Amino acid sequence: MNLNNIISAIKATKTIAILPHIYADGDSLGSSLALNMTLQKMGKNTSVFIEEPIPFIYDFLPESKAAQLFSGNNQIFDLVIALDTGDLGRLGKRIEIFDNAKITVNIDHHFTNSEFAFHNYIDSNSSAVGEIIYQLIKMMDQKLDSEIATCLYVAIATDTGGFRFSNTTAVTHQIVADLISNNVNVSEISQKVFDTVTHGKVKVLGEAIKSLELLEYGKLAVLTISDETIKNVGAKDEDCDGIINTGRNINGVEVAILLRVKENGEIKVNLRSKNYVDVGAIANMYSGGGHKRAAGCTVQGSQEDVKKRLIDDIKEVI
Ligand SMILES: [Mn+2]
Repeated sequence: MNLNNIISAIKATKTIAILPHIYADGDSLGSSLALNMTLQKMGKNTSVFIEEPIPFIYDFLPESKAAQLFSGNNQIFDLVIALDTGDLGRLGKRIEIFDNAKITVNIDHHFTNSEFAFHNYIDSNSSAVGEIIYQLIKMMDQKLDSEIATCLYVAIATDTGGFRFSNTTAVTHQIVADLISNNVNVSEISQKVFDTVTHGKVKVLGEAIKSLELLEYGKLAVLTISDETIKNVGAKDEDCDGIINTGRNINGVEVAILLRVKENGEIKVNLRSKNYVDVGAIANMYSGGGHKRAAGCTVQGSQEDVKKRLIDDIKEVI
C-alpha cells in the first residue's frame, strides 16, 4: 500500500468523485473538501457527494457548498475516492457511485478497514485522514492555502478531540504547525467546532444524564437515548454527537456505552474507553468497527437484551 499508486491514478484521470462516510464528521468532511480544492487546482473535474446535509457546526468550512447532497446519480466517474470510510456500508446509498466508477480508491486510518477498493491506503498511525491528505498534497507538489489548511486543521483537530486523544503524535503537531502557518484562525475554529452547542444538544444531554447507570464498581457508564426522546425535546440526531463523553469522563469510568434506540427497532451503539479496554474489538464482534478507544456498531434486538449482552462482553475485559 502506498500513496504513489493513488497519485498516478489521480494524475491519469479527469473526473473524480470524493466520498466522505455517512453522517460525515469533521475529519471526513474537512479531508474531502481539502482534497476537492486541491484536485480542482490541478485541473480535475471533481465532485463531493454527501449522504446527509452538513451538520451546522461544519457549515463554515471553506467551500462546504461544493459538497452535494446525493440523490441518485447516473454519472460514471473515472475515479472515486472514499475517505475515512471503514467499510462499504459507510457509503450508504452512494455505493452506486463507488460501484460505477472505473477505478476505486480507499484512504482511511481505521485499523478495522476492510480494504474494499482497488487501491487501498490505510494508515492507522495517522490521527485523522486529514494527516494523510496533507501528505498526499505535499507528495503531489501542490500548495496549501488558507482554505485548504483550514479544512485539514478541522479534520485533525476534531479526530484528536482538540489534540487531546492518544492518537495525537509529534507528526500530528508538525503537520498542524504547517497548517497554522498557512493562515488558520485557531481561536475562531475552536469556538465554532468545540464550544458551540445547540439548544437541542443541551436538552438531549439532560435526558442522557437522567438515564445514566454506573455499573461494574463505577468502571462502566451506560447512557440511553431513544428517537422518541430526541423528538420530544425538539432535538436532532446530530445533537447526540459527543454525549457519550459525559459518561467516559466520569472519574473511575473505563468504558462508556451510549445506546441509541432507533424508531425502526435497531440499537445504535457507541463505545468509548479511557485507558485499556479495546472497544474496537467489542464493536467488531457485532460487525461494527472503529478504533481502540472509540468504536460503534448497530445491533438488532430489544434494548434490554442488547444492553445485557454488551455489559456481559465488557465485564470480561474491564
Ligand atoms: Mn477519521
